[in-house]
Amino acid sequence: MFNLILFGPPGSGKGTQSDRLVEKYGLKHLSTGNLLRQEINDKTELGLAAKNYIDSGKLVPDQVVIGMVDSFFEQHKQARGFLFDGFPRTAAQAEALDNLLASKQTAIATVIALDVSEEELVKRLLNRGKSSGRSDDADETVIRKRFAVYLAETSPVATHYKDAGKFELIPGEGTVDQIFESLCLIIDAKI
Ligand code: B4P
Repeated sequence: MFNLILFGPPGSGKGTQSDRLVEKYGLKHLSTGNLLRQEINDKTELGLAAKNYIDSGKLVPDQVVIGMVDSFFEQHKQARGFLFDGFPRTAAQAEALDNLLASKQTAIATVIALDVSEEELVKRLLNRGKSSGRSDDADETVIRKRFAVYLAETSPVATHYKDAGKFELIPGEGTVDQIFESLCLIIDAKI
């Protein structure tokens, strides 16, 4: 199994690049953001609870997200590998993921982080907010709150994987093709 984490702040292009990477490498795409938005659209109990957190720029509680990842993993046991997009987002989620993978006799091969300036991120998210209907992208105050949460709660995930010698940072500004090429170079060397 080849397991990859695509890491970076909100709007850094994780979702955009993941769509291309899963197609090229035949990995299963696990986006916790997409799973949560699906739950919201389906008006499930989990979705209704998650909506309040997402709309105010907060993270959904760890136990909810970890439970969702667990059941996604169970449903796709036969996958040749996973691309984790937007997960893990806290140190507790990173630990839960390591344990889950270890229980399946596998591990994270590498974490690739996309480096994008805050001004570029705001521009991208406000722009996406015009057409996506995503309430968390429509308001600059909520966007800035998501960056603060990223710094406080998500950046320890980078330290976790740096300590394990599994972390690479690449420029996330440039064309989608250029960034995809940089990602493929790293993955091809590891797969
Ligand atoms: P996510 O769905 O993960 O989304 P994201 O971080 O906002 O965006 P991403 O980095 O994927 O950016 P994208 O490619 O779309 O999270 C949403 C919310 O869900 C979180 O705030 C949180 O509340 C909750 N959540 C999710 N996972 C969670 C977890 N594990 N624990 C707790 N809560 C969780 O790109 C953004 C825009 O930029 C797009 O419009 C795109 O077209 C554009 N773009 C991409 N690449 C570009 C490039 N190279 N140049 C110019 N524009 C580019």
